[in-house]
Amino acid sequence: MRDLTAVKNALRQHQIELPSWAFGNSGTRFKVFGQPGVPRDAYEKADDAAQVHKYTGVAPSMAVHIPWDKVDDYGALAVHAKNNGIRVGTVNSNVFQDDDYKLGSVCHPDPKIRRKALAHLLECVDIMDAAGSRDLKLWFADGTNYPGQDDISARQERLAEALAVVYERLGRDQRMLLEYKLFEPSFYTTDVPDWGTSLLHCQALGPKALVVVDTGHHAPGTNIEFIVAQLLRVRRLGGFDFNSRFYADDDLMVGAADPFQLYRIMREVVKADALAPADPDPIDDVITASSGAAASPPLAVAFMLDQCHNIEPKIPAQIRSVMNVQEATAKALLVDEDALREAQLAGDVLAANAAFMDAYNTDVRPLLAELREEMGLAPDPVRAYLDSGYGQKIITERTGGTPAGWGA
Ligand code: RM4
Ligand code: MN
Repeated sequence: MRDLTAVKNALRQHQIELPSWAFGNSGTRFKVFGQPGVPRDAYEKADDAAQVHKYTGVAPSMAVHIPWDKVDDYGALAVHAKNNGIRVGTVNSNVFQDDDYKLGSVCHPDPKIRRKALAHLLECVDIMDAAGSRDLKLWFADGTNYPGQDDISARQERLAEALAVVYERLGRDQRMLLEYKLFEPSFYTTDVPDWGTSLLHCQALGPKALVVVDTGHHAPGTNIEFIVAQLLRVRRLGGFDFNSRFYADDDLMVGAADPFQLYRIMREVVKADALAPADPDPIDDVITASSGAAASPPLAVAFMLDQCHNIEPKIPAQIRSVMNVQEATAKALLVDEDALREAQLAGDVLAANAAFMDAYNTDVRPLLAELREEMGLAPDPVRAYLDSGYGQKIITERTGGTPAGWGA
């Protein structure tokens, strides 16, 4: 059993980023069920995100999605976030909600459309500059529905060309996170369908291009922790989009569908010593990297949530999600490393598996409650939030205007 103080210190350092879009209305293509008190703009989303940080103490940043979070002055948004104790995190581009993108964005056969998409990606880097954010996260809905619809490899060339321009535009401390997704909205080919494709593009670009693993973007049964281990090994894991799924890209609360998978993923992260907060200055990571890895790309994993709360109240759902990640992480930290290593080296399959499972089966809730109290927080963040009256306050105050949603 590991030293509990060390475990608690590691958990204190482990930060989780919240998605602005989790606070807006969302639904499926069948129906969006609006909720009262939903934010009307990015400022109010930041207010809600700040609540999650207030009660968990480990969620000090909010990712934004452009144009959903478009504001006149991103510097002012950053100041507003700061005044509420958080910061603007990853900037997500959106080249999937414009009529022009029916056949793709940066992979579109028409160079005019490609130029338009590229201009948006570059605008996102301008926003990063203004808001002081480190990461640009790219997800492309690009793909085809029918064999023969477009040339698979020509589309890869178009993608590579656009990515190279964006990569060149990044500032010294900025990074590009390239997300993959197996299918949807395209059903025959997707231009970035898997971690291999993403990694190949990242490797061609340079050390500031990294793969992001959205846990909902794989075929059922995929061994995600294996992918995570591979990406950590080559120092190309830029971050996670955490959520959980039963069938496809369900975007449910992380740890809800398969907490054991989340634990297995966090085990790989813990083993790679990659829990520490994403450093706003990755160059420092290179310099301070132990193991003489100064020439390797910086290893700063962004632990982001990418979820929608279609039927449950959004702020407590985000709090719950942060807690789920913490619980999996605490278990991953609690593995008896000596016993595990010994069993592995002795080829003792059952003892190794037992060491792995013992940690998973530990009830870490008391440990986390204790940690929160040490951090000056309430032991039960959901309860504390519900008792605070904030939920009622926003219902009363946020009248008029248009509740935020997925409309561009
Ligand atoms: C996509 C992808 C992106 C997220 C959008 C909302 O499926 O996961 O990360 O920005 O959804
Ligand atoms: Mn995602």
